[in-house]
Amino acid sequence: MYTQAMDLMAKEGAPSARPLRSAEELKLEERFDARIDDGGFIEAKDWMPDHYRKTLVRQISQHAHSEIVGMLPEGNWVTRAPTLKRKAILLAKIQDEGGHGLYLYAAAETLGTSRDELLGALHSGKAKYSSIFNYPTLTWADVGVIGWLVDGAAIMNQVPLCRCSYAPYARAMIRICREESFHQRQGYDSLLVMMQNGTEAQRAMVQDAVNRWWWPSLMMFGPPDGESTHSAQSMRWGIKRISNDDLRQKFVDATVEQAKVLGVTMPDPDLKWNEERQHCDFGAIDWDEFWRVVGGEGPCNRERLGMRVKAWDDGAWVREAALAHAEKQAQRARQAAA
Ligand code: BYC
Repeated sequence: MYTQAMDLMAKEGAPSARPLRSAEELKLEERFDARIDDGGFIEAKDWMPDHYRKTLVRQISQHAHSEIVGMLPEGNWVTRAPTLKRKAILLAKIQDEGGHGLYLYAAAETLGTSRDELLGALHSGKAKYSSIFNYPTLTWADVGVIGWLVDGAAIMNQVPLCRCSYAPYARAMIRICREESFHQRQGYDSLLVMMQNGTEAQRAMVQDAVNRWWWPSLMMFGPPDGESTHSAQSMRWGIKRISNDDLRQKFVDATVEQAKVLGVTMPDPDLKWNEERQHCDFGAIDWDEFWRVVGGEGPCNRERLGMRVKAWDDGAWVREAALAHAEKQAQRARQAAA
């Protein structure tokens, strides 16, 4: 009465509904926790708790989706880049983002979820991708500002992920961060050229782009720590090493100095150095806007998702041809072996 009845009544997902773990599983979990506590890494073949695996699939796949959706706002400017040099740089950067998506999908696949499942979740709107890519790129200066602020925020967030406890993700991040740093510098360089050698209209265009991208860039780090549903567990598991708010603060502190060199101002009257905190204070972020964009109601959500679904549909013949080729090769190998 006191024991079995309670087990039977438990609802799916409730803690008491979880199957009882065997002694062997408990030992595996203890060993997993000890390795995490020692700062060790987990490989794909190692035992891991289900929730750890699910958290990683969620985060890594969202990250992969962000990379490939992130190709779209900049892709909008490839045919209108002002010089051959800028066009070549932009093409290389966008290709890098596609490559980052591939490393990350491959890292997520090591956790036992197929690429088709991951992309299916993106295309159906079930999976998230970074809020930042739901804003439009209205002028050429937006491309520079994405490099400076968006890639700058990405580096701040992603360098600690090079020490993520899941080794395939950490390894992918090392390469990604190296490339992101080129992305940030090319953006900053293009803005510097416009600010230092450009016309008054070009300087105004840069300032306008900064005004539009500043707040969305701060939102990239996710909700405030107090409202971050996953942070506590992800920090415990060594997936996240630095909290959303701490990373946001580091980004603000670093970027304010770069803005001075560039000669632009951030659209925040409350932004000022706080001697006591040894950090920059900054104004209130519009979290309603963040959740609206994350919930699918940003200025470009429908357009971005529509483009990804179209790219997937248009590429069906390539996947079919590759599968047919692989099947033909396998058949030949079987015939040769017979
Ligand atoms: N946008 O508990 P929290 C790039 C969601 S790629 C949308 O704090 P977590 C680049 C979050 O998913 C940039 N959703 O979550 C590419 C969760 O919802 P679910 C992408 C967001 O995971 C091309 C809920 O809010 N970078 O830079 O502990 C060109 C509660 O949040 C956002 C990465 O993906 C957001 N901004 O922390 C240029 C890095 N923030 O899943 C540049 C890896 C939060 O429960 N990811 N949410 O439905 C991370 O580091 C972490 O996942 C985050 C969020 C810090 C983003």
